[in-house]
Amino acid sequence: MKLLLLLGFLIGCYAATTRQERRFPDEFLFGTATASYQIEGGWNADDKGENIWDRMTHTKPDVIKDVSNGDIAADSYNNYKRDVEMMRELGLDAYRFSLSWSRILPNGLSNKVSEAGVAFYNNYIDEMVKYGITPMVTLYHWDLPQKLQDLGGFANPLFPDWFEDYARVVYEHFGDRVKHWITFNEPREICYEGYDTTTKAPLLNATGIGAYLCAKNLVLAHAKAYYAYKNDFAPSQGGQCGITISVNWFPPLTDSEEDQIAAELYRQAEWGIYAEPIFSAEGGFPKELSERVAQMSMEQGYPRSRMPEFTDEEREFVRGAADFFGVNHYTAFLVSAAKDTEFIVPSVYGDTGAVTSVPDEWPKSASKWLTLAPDSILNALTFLNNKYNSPVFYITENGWSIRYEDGLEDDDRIRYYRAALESVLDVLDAGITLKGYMAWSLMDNFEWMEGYTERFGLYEVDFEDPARTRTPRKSAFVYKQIIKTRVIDHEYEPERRTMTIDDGK
Ligand code: GBH
Repeated sequence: MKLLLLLGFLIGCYAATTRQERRFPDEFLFGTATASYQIEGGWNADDKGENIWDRMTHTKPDVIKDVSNGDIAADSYNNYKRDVEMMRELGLDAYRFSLSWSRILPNGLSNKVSEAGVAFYNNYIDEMVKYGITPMVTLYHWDLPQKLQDLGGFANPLFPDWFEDYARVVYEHFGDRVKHWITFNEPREICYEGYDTTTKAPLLNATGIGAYLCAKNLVLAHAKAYYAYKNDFAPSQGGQCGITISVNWFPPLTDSEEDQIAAELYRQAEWGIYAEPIFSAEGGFPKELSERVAQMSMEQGYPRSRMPEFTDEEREFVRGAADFFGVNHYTAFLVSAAKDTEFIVPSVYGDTGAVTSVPDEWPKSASKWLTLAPDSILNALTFLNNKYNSPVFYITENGWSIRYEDGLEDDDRIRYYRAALESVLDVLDAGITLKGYMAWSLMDNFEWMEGYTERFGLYEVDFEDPARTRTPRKSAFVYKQIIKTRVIDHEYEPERRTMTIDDGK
């Protein structure tokens, strides 16, 4: 027994020392992420068309917590050189940002391409590439052209064609310099929040129906844009195309069979309905959830399942349509079988019969949904890796919110990033193919329904100041040090707080 204890102690010491020395590989891409509507502003610059966030914030301003909007946001439309300067200050390998569809195609359809819109993104990309920063481009991060929404948006069966047409314009104009493409950011937030529960634009209220309908059209649209790239652009341009799905970690609250089933159904509703059709060996919607929705739909008097089916041809087309799996990961929730919850009927979470909770001891951010959950990156990626036959992963978002009043001393964000990056090292140690990590976010931005009340930036942005001055927070210096040394030094205290641009970048 004593011997065993001694042995345990020695292994512990060894683990502790090797832990400190764990390094991120040189080729691992460290970056930050943003999205067009959240930072750009220039909402009606030149011939940009109206999008669903312009329409919603202008006609229903009260739905945003501080009655703000993204009309100017961080004004990256005019400050893009400063943005790239910040990337250089941090020493980023990569920068993930999204394109505004209606800035490029003012009408949504590709009969008219905006020269000014294309010029803006050309300038942004050229400025990054000039300093060796790899652009990672999201085609769609929630700002649908309003004209396409008027036709039903993601609910229109022609949506996949519109998206493919837009994607082709984008590959044509920017594919010479952009080698990392992400079709959609977070299908769940697009479909469940936008088309099912009125928690994001376009505020469509079709609970228990909208999310599933949108999910099918979205994955078909993704596959069309993927094959357009693969067949007609990748051979000459040589890049990769994937999708980003929000995958938080959802373990069962207890080991009971009920809770385990509830957790699996919950995961299928959260990310499975978007990931399974693309990444699973069988394709199509997840089996257990689709059976349950079919069953419940019947009991509820619907003539057919609220979850549409894929034809065999569609299933085959979507299955395998990705070069990588982008994961936006923030937190975890414990899942249990609902006992006496009254769900809205019909609803996605009614279909799962599951409820979530968060232990009191997990540290809280400024966002009500975001806590620091231990090991959640390792757990989520291990699960996905096993389930989907070891795809290539990127973490395309991960981050922590504070309030503006909290200022520049964001020690709890630093704690979060250090814990998250330790978990990333665990993922690498486990032999999972994870090629990069994008921190959300480069700077404070328009946090959707929360307006400017929640701040995710490594750089603070002063939204009262017409110049939208950006100032590095303490976390920016810590992230910079990690990128530079490829090691997480938990003792590092940035003292001199002036940003410089170091060699090579
Ligand atoms: C990401 O979404 C987005 O891609 C990004 O644009 C965003 O700025 C960033 O995270 C930070 O939020 O308030 O309880 O109703 C993350 C997934 C889904 C998290 C919606 C917040 C609202 C929960 N988000 N969720 S609640």
